[in-house]
Amino acid sequence: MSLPSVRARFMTPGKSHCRLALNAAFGAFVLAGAPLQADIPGGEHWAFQSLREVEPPRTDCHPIDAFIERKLREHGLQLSPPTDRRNLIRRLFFDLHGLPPAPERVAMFQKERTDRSVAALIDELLASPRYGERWAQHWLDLLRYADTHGFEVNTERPNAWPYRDYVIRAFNEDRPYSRFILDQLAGDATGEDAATGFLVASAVLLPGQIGKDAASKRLARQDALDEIIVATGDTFLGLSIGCARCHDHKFDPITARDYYTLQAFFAGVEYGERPLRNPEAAAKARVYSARIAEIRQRIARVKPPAIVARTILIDDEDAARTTHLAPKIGSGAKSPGTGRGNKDDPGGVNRVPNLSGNGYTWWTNTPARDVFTYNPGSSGEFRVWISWGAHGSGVHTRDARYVLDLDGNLKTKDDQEEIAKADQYYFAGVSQGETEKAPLWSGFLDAGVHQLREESRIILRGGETETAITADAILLQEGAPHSAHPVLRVPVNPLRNIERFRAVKARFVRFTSFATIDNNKHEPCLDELEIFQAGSDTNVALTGKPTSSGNYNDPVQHRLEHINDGHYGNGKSWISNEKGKGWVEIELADPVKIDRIVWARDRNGKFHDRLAHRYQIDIAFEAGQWTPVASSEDRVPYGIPFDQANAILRNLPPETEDSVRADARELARLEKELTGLQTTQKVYAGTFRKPDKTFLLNRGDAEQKMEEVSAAIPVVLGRIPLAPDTGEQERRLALARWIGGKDNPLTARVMVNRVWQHHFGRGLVNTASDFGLNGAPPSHPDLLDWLARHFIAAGWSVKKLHRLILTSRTYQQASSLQEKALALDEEARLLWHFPIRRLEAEAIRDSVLAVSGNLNLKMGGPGFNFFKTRGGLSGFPIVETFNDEGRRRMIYAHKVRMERAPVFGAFDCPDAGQATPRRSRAVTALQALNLFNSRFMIDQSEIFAARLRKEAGSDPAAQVERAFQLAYNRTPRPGKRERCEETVAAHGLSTLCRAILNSNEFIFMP
Ligand SMILES: [Ca+2]
Ligand SMILES: [Ca+2]
Ligand SMILES: [Ca+2]
Repeated sequence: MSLPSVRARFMTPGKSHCRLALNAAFGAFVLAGAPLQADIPGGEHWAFQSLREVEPPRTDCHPIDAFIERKLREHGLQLSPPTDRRNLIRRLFFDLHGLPPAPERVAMFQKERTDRSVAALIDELLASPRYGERWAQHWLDLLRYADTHGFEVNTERPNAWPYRDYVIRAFNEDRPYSRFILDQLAGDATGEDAATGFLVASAVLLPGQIGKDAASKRLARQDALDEIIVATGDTFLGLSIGCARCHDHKFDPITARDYYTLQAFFAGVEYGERPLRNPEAAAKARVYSARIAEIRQRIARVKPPAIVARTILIDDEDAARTTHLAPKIGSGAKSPGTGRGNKDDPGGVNRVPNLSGNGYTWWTNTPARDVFTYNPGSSGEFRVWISWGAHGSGVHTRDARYVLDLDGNLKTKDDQEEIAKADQYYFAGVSQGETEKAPLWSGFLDAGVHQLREESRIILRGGETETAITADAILLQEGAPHSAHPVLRVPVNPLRNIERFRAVKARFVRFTSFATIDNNKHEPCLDELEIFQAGSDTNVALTGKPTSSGNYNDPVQHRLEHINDGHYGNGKSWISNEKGKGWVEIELADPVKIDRIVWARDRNGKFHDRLAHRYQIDIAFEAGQWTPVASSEDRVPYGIPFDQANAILRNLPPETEDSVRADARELARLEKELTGLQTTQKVYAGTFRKPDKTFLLNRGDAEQKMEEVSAAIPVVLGRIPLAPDTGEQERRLALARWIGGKDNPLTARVMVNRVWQHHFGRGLVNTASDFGLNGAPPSHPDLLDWLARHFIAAGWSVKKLHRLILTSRTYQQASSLQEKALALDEEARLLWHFPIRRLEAEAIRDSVLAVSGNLNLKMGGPGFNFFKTRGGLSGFPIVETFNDEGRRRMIYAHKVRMERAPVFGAFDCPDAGQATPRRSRAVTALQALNLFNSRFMIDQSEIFAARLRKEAGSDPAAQVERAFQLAYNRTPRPGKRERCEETVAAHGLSTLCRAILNSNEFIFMP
């Protein structure tokens, strides 16, 4: 059979899966010394031999320079002189952070002319969290990390990011590389759940995409395992093991048997999500909960706001309490989001949550035409709050009239009074400035206190301006104190509802349900009705006698006597015998003053159904003489997003002490944090089960099983003792320990070479993920082995390795060209100068944001969007303008597999289809054009210009100077400043900014 179909889609056309022989500049290279497995053909290959003990050729200089200079001398060449201080600091910043230095930092560095200041700068850069964000990207390239599953369907993989965050953290903490390997192969054993995202980073077919027949499933399973083996071999060992899936490797001494014995290490790994264990978060949550309980107790002592006798919410769609006088044209749907006026706006300290129901209704606006009335049907003195649909489109009337018609007869006008005017272009209380061009809820405007009769109506009348008029909910509150917003209580919830009222003597208490949630699907249920004696915690219901409108037929769990038996939970509850409705009443043993009633559906928190969301509580001293004391009317309707802490703050009466306000604010903060901590984060990091048996497959065909094999490493690399019945996790641990062991000939060489490559643009071995027979030989074999040994001896510390490399003259030399050297070694593999190169896409975008002054340094968590969809079949409309979230570092972008990021994708940004051990640095006209013309660059140029005006004032010379300092860390050259000033005069400052941000000097590492 042919190579399994699935992988084939990811292969670059025209390339075999095994890498083609590269044109190696240094010819074949074989090490002397005893090979590990000399009897195996190919076993004598240099990379399979133990690390040699090599000494630097000289000891009177930096060891790296000693190796590099020896080779240069052999070719009659030498290192270039040191680069200047400005280039050096820029080089270090771009290299370690992918961001330019601030002009002030450069100025400081230029003053301190010592080697110690360079070392201090390197330490400073390595200690910054920006370092991990930069170097994690190199690692993610290898892993083909993405936030979608790939293949045609390419659905979102919403919980991949914890792995990305783990990699950033591991680099920042300088986690020893051997431990880094252990975490990624067996983080479930090391307490790093997210790290095993390594195993499942590749594209994978989801169950629904695999054929239903057993053969398709077996093939898909082989493909999924192949990805893990390929990633492990390529990434850690620099070995293309995947080639041996169908037949013995063409070049390397890796057999098909080696492939399947390696597969056995992963035979229990499945692609999937599991909960991210986080003991620190759990401990923190306990501390927060205790603190919250403490503050809540203090706040509970504060007197509740004045009792609201009646609250009436009338939505524009409430057919029973509204009348249309003109045919409506349409409805304004709620705009998604949680911002002010959006669909899920939970309210804030100064505004109530979105109470607009489904949205608003709109009509054509004709001046003075009545289109609609609200008919409250209640008499009394009410504060009237009005709301409307706000839309910045420019058609909503700026002066809609609200007219109270006292007798409700619209023909009689002398009883009419205009109570409010609304500017429906804006939110309530706003009448100028920018506004969103989207349907929003206005929030409530206070229309004053008015005496209403049962028959009174509130008319919506056409304004003098514009062509449309809208109506949304109104709210009437009786006896409400004057406040900036209506006082509304928390929505009902299944766990606990507290009703407080002025102390009153009572003998009877009745709870009546008018409606239950889910459209009255079920009969209402209460697990306990508690009635408290005024000013005490004595529940006087316990000794009372219950009666009800009817009881549910369940003699075990749901009984009338359970309403006051002192036990909580569904098993000790009362349910009525009528869907949505029913009442339950308690006659107290003795009349007593009460001031608090507490009720719930299920205080044990298991059941959320059957909740009465429209209800009233009445009390009576004499039988039948009912007086309402509490109801659902003054609660925020059930199902509306609601922020409790904000509501507490909002409802605090004006005379509240400052300490209580501070408590409320602290409570709001803690509750938000706690919610975050208690949300169980999942991570896409593989799941583990009992391993399947592993068989050698004939020609890689899952249908042609041959003999069973057990877990073992490739024979050419030795042997680790492992019983055939070794458990799943133990297998991965054993493999990780062997890979990260100090005797492994490949691991340290491969990693130091990767680090070297990212510092110099190319590795000592030019094929960073192929150290096999087909890979390039090392340009400096002694240096490679010396570095690898040094790396291991220094505890596998990547930061120490950076320090070693960065403090060398080789790294700090100038990038200028030497003619003789260029003729001899065009690619500078001998390192006779520092190879300059274009920055990668991420560093360019991050640097633009940094220079324009609006880079958002928020770390971690779900990524921001380059596309308007986060996954899916096809069609990824691009995001062109970015909010604050979109101005984060590019490593925090939500990465859609196989879709190149807009604009920046052209800079060879990998698309996570295949591993990318080394990025192409091609410079093309398309890149420049894309970048120059992008909305992003135009926006950033304007922001950059605004920054210059702020920091340099209005003098064009000062603006140009500051622009050069920020972008290039230098002063403009003679003549250049004048030309720049002319550009500013002729085309504006942002045009100059755009030219600077698009210049080669800006996007090249010096
Ligand atoms: Ca509405
Ligand atoms: Ca009238
Ligand atoms: Ca009970």
